[in-house]
Amino acid sequence: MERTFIMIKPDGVQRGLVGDVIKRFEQKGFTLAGLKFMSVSKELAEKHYGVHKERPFFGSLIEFITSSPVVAMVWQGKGAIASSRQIIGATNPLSAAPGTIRGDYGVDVGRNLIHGSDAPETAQSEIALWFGEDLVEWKPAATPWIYE
Ligand code: D4T
Repeated sequence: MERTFIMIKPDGVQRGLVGDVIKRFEQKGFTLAGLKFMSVSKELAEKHYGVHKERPFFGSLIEFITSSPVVAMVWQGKGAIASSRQIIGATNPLSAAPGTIRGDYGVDVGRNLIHGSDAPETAQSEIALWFGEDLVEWKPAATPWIYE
């Protein structure tokens, strides 16, 4: 089983999309392992997006992520990292396929609604950064109806 870090960004929260996003991950068959509604400090935002430090959009990205609360989550399941990226869609919402979260709701790359870890190593470091050990171990009753 894989775990991935998913964050509904300030625009997703402000636009009332929290329920829809959670519903998509639940309906896929993934299991929630952590959930926090929180404001993001500049320090946390800069650590999370540290890989983009030299990019021209870094300043506006940090300003955006710290501008309003986010929903931070950990979702768990078989192939959860790559599958979540498919559920989310391409970085630029205009290029994201209909049926994906960004494809259905977004227009601008700087307002692309949601983040998902892009690889096992980043999932591990992002989960550690945002949740530490504060995750819930449980097995949903529907597990045998989702996995053979
Ligand atoms: P995140 O990391 O938010 O899930 O987005 P992606 O993994 O899909 O895309 P990314 O790391 O390349 O970009 C991180 C973040 O920066 C914003 N961004 C990106 C932006 O504001 N302007 C830009 O030109 C790009 C490329 C959007 C996502």
